[in-house]
Amino acid sequence: MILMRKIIIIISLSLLLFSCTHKQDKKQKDQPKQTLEVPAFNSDSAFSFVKAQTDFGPRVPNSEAHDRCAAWLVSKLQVYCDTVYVQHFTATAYDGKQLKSQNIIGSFDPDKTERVLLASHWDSRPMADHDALEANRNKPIDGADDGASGVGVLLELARQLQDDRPNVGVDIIFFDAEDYGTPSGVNLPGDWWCLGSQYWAQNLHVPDYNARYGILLDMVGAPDAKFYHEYFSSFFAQDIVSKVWGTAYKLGYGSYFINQQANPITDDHYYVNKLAHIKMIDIIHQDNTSGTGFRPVWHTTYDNIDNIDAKTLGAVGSVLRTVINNE
Ligand code: AHN
Ligand code: ZN
Repeated sequence: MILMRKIIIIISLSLLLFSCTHKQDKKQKDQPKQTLEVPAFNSDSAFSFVKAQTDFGPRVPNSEAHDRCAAWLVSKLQVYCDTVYVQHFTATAYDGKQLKSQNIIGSFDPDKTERVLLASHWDSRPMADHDALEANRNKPIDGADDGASGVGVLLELARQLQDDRPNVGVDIIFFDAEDYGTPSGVNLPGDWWCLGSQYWAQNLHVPDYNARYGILLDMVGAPDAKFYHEYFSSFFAQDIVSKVWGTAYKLGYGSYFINQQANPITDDHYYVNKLAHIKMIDIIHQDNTSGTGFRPVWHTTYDNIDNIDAKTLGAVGSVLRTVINNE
């Protein structure tokens, strides 16, 4: 008798449960489809990818940390992407040094002709030439923000794209030898920054490579990051600037993505525009109150993991994912 009562209770409970979940299903189906698809972005994972890079030490060309980090980046992209290309080249630095360099490229759906290009530089600067302490000025930097932050966001994006593809093909390029430019105060004729992107733009990893547009990430990890309409980005690709800043605003990230013009920065996107004729914008943290045009820790020994905020990485990653998912 007791057993019978128990069975009845269990049956009626499960019926109740079933009807509840059924109702919920129906409610979800009745909701209007959102016009802007907003996929999740894991900012803690992006942060761990930034830390993994700084844990190698400064990634200065010709150093062991640089070699080891390159191998790690290739191994990560080999897991996440369909095809990985490594461009080995020797770059000549402003001081005549020969830099053993590599651009590392991961592609999703390489057969698609409609593509979006995402990039960041993975090397770190050989000298903290803006450090307050003179004794630090020829030390190499961790480049947690200046280099590793953008790569961390793109690695997390790659991890997610492996089984959730947008309509367009995606190429992720980690440029090398971006930050080996002339020391502060030294003026030499020639283009001594962005050696990896200059090489790539003149030696595309795939013959006749093209993309709808490109987005460069540079210094996207500060707690108080502010991204303005960098001058060259607007000059070459205002439509993409509007798309990205508009998406950021809709997602509630208007405090990071500011609708204001800012100074030109000779960064990797400049050479992709000028030499490869692919329009590319730069999401870069600018600060015109600091004297250098960048945040106070820029090119100092303080550009380390302690000054990175997962929330900012998350904002940038969510904006990127939303932009490519809506292509
Ligand atoms: C110049 O200062 C000429 N270019 C800055 C590009 C850069 C350096 N981005 C990060 N570090
Ligand atoms: Zn730099």
